Amino acid sequence: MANTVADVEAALDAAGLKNQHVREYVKYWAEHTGAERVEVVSAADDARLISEALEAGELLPAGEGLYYSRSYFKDTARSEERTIVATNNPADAGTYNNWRPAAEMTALQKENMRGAMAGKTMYVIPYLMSQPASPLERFAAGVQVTDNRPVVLHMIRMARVGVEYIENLQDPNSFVRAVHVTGDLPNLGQGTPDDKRYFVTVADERTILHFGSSYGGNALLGKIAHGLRQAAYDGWASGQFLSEQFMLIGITDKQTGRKYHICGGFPSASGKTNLAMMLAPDDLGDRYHVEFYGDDIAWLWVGEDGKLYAMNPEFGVFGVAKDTNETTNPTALGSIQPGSGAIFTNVAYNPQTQEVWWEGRTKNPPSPVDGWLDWKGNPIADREPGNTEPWAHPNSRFTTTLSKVPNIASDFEEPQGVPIDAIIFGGRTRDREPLIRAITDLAEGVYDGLTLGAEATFAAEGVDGQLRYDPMSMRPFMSYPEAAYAAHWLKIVGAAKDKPIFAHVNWFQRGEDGRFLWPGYRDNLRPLLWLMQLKNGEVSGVETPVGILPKKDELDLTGVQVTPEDLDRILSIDVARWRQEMGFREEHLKQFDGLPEEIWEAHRRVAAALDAAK
Ligand code: GTP
Ligand code: SPV
Ligand code: MN
Repeated sequence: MANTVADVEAALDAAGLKNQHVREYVKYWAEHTGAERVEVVSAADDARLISEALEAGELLPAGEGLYYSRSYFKDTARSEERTIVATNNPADAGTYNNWRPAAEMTALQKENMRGAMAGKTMYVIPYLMSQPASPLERFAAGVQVTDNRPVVLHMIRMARVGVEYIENLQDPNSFVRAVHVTGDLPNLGQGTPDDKRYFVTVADERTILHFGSSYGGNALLGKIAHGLRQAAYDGWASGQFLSEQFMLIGITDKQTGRKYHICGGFPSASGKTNLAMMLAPDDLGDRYHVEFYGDDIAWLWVGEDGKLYAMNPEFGVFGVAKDTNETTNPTALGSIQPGSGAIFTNVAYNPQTQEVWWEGRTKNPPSPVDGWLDWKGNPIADREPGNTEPWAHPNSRFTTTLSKVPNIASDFEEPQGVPIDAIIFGGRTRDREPLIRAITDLAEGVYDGLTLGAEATFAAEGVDGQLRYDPMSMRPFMSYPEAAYAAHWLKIVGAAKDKPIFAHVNWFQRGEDGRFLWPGYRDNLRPLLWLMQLKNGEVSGVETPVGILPKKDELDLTGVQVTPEDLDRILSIDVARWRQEMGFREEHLKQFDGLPEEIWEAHRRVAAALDAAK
């Protein structure tokens, strides 16, 4: 039976939810979706909701205070081609935002959502995508409604959740309306011409309408849809800030007492979480301490003191499980210990022992295989001999809160953000891109971000191994035209009085035999330390047409597993390959009508330097 208006009013009253604008919004969607009950949730409801989810079989126990969930097998990653940014202004159409008219998409989504919560509870999740009292707090409040309890449990980990975050807004109407309806997952035609899923951000109405998934960025609307797409649009429309798919770390030099902050974008599943959680390698641990601020989103603005600041609007980590182990990322393992409340999604599971496993967790899979189920729930013991399908989905993930990360920065909850020393870009690139190249000019740094290219990964539906451009790692999250995006970057960072240094990094160069030439992970601190030394004028590097590279003896390589030949490879520029790349870049940039002249000038400067090089 559908709820009545009086029932909804009673639920809102019981939760102390007084904001009239929120109440009207909730009442509208309760009625429209035909939800049977309405329940307002706060983080304090976590334990009860966990019990209910275990009882209902939506979660399974995975050790003390650890949980396992499976998503529908055709619903395991963001869907880029079903994701749309709509507005009322056709001029907002860009190359990557799949722009559609707001009225058309709103009508379509309302039709999809009509009556779709019949017989279900509609959970109301008031949230904040920032530290309370952050200078950007007014862009951070939202209310997600959803018919999916595991989505609620993920949101409680990934965002600050509670009625208090929407009760005292300066403008009580300034919250993002975020509507999520799971839909009948087995009957949505995923990937067929009759696909019924749509993930829509109506950016100029600050309304998000997602239909047809319960997974990650499709369903946790505070994270990707609000934290990245809506916030990027708001940052541009207000002229005040940038929202980027960036990790954010602090590096303290214990010898000098200086603390550096670096943020940067790598495309999905390309190493942000691992870099952000990095511990200093053993030989550098006495001198340097790395602190974790964020692994997926940063908002950047210029503070009153004229410095460029950044903060992580999230409250948790939704990290890739694959290859997470004691060597690659001990910090991640530390954040998902018993009692942490972590939720594992689409990894392999053993209901008898309540253990979880994923490829790369240990060198070999568990043996004997008794009791183990793959991510779809099929017994490993029943597999045909020679079946090499992974046990865990390659985009399987763990969800935990920032406070559980062992090297979380002590000031991660402080509202003022941290001053930024460097902005880095990187992706999976098997050749051409050296380990690190530093860029001191702002326009060349922005140009470098706009031409970030990487191999496709499994975090989005698509083909593995194919190279594609992913400007600033924001391709799936672009919400306004790229030319305006470039201009906005030049404006915001250009307004900072201490400009950050830029760098392009690549941990993924491979040899002819396919092996990685650089050990990566914790050793990635070494090129970043070099970058800070370069900024401080302590090293000079080697000038190349595409930036400054470290001289071999400027990198501290104590104990690093890398051969001299491989080191030569990753610290040099293949001019011929780069010249070829410049042609591809030109084609790529030509897609963006009205790109600022500074960006074209940067492109021509790099091209001319390559032409002049031997
Ligand atoms: P999203 O959460 O999808 O935005 O991804 P992310 O950029 O945070 O990716 P993440 O750090 O989770 O890394 C994805 C994959 O890359 C994992 O399987 C990592 O083990 C692997 N990886 C990360 N850093 C390195 C590295 O330095 N070297 C190598 N070889 N692999 C790495
Ligand atoms: C990504 O795909 O870039 C993620 C995971 O960070 S999701 O939340 O699914 O977008
Ligand atoms: Mn991401």
